[in-house]
Amino acid sequence: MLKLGIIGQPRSGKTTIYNAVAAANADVNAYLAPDEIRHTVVKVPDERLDRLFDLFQPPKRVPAEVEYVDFPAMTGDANEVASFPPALRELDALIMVLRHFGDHPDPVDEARKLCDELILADLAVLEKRMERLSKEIASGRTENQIEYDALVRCREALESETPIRSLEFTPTERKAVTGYGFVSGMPILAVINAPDEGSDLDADAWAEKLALGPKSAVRVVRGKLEGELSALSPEDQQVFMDDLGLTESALHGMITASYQLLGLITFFTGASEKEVHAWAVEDGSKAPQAAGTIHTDFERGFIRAEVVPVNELIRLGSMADARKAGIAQLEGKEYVVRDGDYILFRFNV
Ligand SMILES: Nc1nc2c(ncn2[C@@H]2O[C@H](COP(=O)(O)OP(=O)(O)O)[C@@H](O)[C@H]2O)c(=O)[nH]1
Ligand SMILES: [Mg+2]
Repeated sequence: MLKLGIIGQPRSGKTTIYNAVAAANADVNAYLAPDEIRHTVVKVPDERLDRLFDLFQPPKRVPAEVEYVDFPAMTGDANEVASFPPALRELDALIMVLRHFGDHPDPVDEARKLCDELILADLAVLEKRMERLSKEIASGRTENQIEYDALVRCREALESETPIRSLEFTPTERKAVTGYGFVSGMPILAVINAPDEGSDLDADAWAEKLALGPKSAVRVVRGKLEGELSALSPEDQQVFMDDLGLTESALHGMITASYQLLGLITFFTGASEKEVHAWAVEDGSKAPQAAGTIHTDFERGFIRAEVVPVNELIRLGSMADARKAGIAQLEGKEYVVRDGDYILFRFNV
């Protein structure tokens, strides 16, 4: 499951954004202790899944899921971040909330401070580990040399204020450093938390100003307003969204942006009698890998996939009709999965 962590300075609106996406109604006034986190799993809204469900009418509909974690505030003390709960090291991406409401704060300056803090936090982790490793290597455990060398590269980058997410790694290096969960190595979705009236600049303009480099994206959100909206009934939500000219919910927008940032696409399965199911997979994944997200045995035992674009399946009304129309294709191991594929896997386990 995709795990996204919400970070930012005190009172930047982290919990407000968390509530807006999770409709969790956590108490925004309560401060979190450094070792305390809130988290929630949300179901990814996808109208293609809903339509598939209407078509097959199986007992169950299983959306893809995303976990959101609301972290304590970053206070400028990198040692504190370095000792954040281990959940921080297990994230797929960071949602960096930047305050742009109230007393005219500067999101660019705030982002710079937060990024510096991430870099310092990684340095603290890295130095401790390197010290241990060098002792081990000196005592003859030379197999640790590769890891050590990869960390030397990371340290060089960090010392010149370059986040680890800007580095290109060889597969061996990547393997050596992945376990650390370096926070400056995580993709960043920067969220400009704008006042109710919105922001003068759009996401592209902010992206240019923030200049966060590779593996980053920007969204402008009116946190408080969108949070209030997410607490309403779906009907009321729609009325207010129309009034405000909002085309999507905070959750929908955040998930779309996160999927784009992480290069994720969605495919669907549903042995039609039991359930329909949406899955997230990396763009560029081949059919066996996609099968592997369902179950690792399915990857190993993959034989073939029968694929129909879900919109075609819905238009035609059934697999049988899709086959008749020649739209259902049998694909092999080299098939690259596309967003919106409905897939029947054949495997041998
Ligand atoms: N006007 C306005 N106030 C906000 C917005 N986001 C958060 N706030 C307020 O700022 C305060 C801190 O928000 P909170 O989400 O608790 O920040 P956190 O400390 O980063 O978790 C609360 O009183 C919120 O109601 C916003 O977009 N606009
Ligand atoms: Mg909070």
